[in-house]
Amino acid sequence: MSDHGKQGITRRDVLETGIKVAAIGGLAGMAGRVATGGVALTAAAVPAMALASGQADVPPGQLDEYYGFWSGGHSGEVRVLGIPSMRELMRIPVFNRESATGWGLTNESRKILSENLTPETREFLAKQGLVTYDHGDTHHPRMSYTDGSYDGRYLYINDKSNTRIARIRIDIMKTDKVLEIPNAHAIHGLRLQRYPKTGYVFCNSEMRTPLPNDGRDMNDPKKYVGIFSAVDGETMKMAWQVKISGNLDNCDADYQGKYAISTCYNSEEGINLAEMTASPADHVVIFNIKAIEAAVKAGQAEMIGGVPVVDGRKDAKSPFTRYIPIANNPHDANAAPDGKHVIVSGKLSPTVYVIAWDKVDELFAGRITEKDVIVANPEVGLGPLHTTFDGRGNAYTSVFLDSQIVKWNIADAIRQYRGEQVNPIRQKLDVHYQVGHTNASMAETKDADGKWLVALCKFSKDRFLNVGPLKPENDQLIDISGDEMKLVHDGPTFAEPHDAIIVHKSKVNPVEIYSMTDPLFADLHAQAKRDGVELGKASTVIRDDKTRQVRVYMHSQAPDFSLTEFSVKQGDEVTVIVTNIDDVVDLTHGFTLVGHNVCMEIGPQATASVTFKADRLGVWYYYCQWFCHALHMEMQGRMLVEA
Ligand code: CUK
Ligand code: CUA
Ligand code: CA
Repeated sequence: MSDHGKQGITRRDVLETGIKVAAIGGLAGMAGRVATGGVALTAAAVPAMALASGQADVPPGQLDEYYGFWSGGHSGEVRVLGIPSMRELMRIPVFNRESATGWGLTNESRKILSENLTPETREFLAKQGLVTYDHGDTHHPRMSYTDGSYDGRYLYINDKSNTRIARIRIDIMKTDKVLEIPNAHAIHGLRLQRYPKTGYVFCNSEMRTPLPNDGRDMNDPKKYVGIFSAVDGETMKMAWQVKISGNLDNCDADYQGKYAISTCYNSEEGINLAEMTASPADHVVIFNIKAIEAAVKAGQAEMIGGVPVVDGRKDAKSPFTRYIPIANNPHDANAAPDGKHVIVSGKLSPTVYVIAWDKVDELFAGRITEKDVIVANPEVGLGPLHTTFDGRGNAYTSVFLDSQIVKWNIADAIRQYRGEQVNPIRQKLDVHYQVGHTNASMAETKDADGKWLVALCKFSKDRFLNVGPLKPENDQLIDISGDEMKLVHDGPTFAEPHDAIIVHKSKVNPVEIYSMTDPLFADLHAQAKRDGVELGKASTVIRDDKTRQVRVYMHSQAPDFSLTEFSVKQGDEVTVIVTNIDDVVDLTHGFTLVGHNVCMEIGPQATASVTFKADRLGVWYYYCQWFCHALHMEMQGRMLVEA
């Protein structure tokens, strides 16, 4: 069903059934237009052929088996790839500004980007003439869970640079919520509660600051506080926070909804490199979710910045946290799909630590000591950062300094730790070069299927044509379905995907066409009602002479706007509201106004709006920037700005 639009036939049907030109004529007839058919003709003219090379084989016209959700790093966006082809399918603007879609320009996106900032941030930005930050630094995209499996509702991602998280609706692949995390500083690690569902979004504050950070204690770093946050993933509101000792890097959660775990590379609580690497040992913090919830419910939390905060620092000896000693500066914590283990990667230690969740139960019950939760500590190579899984008992750790993916067996590592003579290492595969995150298909769910693995390499160096001093990163695809890992594809990517997840396509079911009653457009429907008009039907200019606010309602239907001319007075504040009444698959229109910094995407059955000051006398053309029809160039109109 997902390939079909309301007309019941799509380009894909045309390709697959080979009806070609006859069907295209029919499609155009049904839509009353020729444009989509015109594009399909080009695609249908490409003969289907198998890929000759030994690469991930997805011939033209064939679909990938998996979606890859890629962080866009400091580009601030999220990217959607097809796996195994590694074709980039879509970019989803999140914390960035996006020229094609007008993300950050439209009223709807500006509201999403600004509505959940703290009052202090809002005030600070207003003084700079901004309603929100203009950039972000994304690291960890994670899809929502139900009972340990992906449920295809949402994707969450962090913004390290401005201490935010965002949520993307998978049904339309658009960002629908952005939340600034109060009391925290630089949200880095982000992972989700897996059971019974998401549930909490767990967020690590990487930097320690005074709390509140209002000018106090600046020269006394020992008084700075680290913060662990839980956000309600449904409402995107803060649930609670925990004060911790040290800092927090990455985090993960178990498969039972009991614990979250965060790594700490700065247990020294230092403020420079020498201090942060001084100690031979750092730690991971394990959070007892039930204990924290109980304390918050009992009113035992302190309200700071509008958030209930409990004290889980070492000295507090609270029921909320336990601190497990780990050799210096660990990086990621990755819960294994067996539901029993979590792997902590050593970074400055050549080893990884295996922690057993059932031992964590015993630790909180006071029956064992901290070090007893560790059940294995295999040596994997220099600079272990991240670990992923194949669902067959093997783990795959990225080792940065050795530039390798190291496959090792968890059960053998446990046996070795107990003193048996067994080597848990299965294979070491060179990657190119200096790998950060690695993730395998479905590996962060109980459905881990061990088919594909990506190695997100930080440097590409000589792997691609030279594009100047700034090189792409290199995301390599590795086939892990057999006994041996095989490198099958080099994938250049732009600054800089830290992390990615690979999700089977059965879990991802976006719509083809917007619903006109989508909550995204609720504000616009309400405004239209106040103006006595109906979205998609009205072609009207409404002017309030007192406020000098003008609202221009129009709709788009290829190849025309319903309003091809409107007049405003110089100095008016103009809001243009466009509804795309086409309900044809892939028939997106745009509205771009020359010389006014105005541009927006309007998907089929969507409404979008943008507000600007009409301060330039004269004739200003607007046009549709999304190629939609043979007469797309002619899809235009004039704004007349009168004195
Ligand atoms: S971090 Cu970048 S390589 Cu932000 Cu997950 Cu490890
Ligand atoms: Cu509508 Cu181009
Ligand atoms: Ca350290």
